[in-house]
Amino acid sequence: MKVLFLNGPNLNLLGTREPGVYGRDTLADIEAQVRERAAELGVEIDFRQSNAEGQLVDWLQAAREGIDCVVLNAAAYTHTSVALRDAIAATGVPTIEIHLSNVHARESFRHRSLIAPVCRGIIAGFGKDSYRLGLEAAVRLGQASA
Ligand code: CA2
Repeated sequence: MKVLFLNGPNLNLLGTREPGVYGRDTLADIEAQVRERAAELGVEIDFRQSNAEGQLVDWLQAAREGIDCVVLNAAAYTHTSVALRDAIAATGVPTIEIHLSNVHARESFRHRSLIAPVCRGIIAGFGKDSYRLGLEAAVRLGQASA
């Protein structure tokens, strides 16, 4: 099984600013923890970040070849991007929306997700553990469809 983690804009800044909201781990720290858990589960992962909406769309489209599940922290594009929503719907690859923070406990503009209706589920508010929980949910989906 292969799981693709996609990270959207500004997540490359993790660990450097706003630790009260997003924690002290960098994205590389989170990737390392996800890789450790993936090894225990016998799952192959790919882990990427881009600030560019079009790049994320390209990666979602490419996921049709060889990816069993996408775990997506679309960051601010969660709340704005029809393009990401359309790409998820078009590829048909099961996608899990994740967030570090509990978006529903924050500003009202973060309460709306344009991608949620085309995702299999949502994990939010568990900090870096949202990534591990996303991986475990992806494995469960894979087992259910095997
Ligand atoms: O909680 C999450 O994971 C978010 O997807 C993070 C996004 C935010 O726009 C979403 O509403 C919720 C923001 C990522 C920006 O990350 C930063 C990291 C360090 C310093 C500043 C921003």
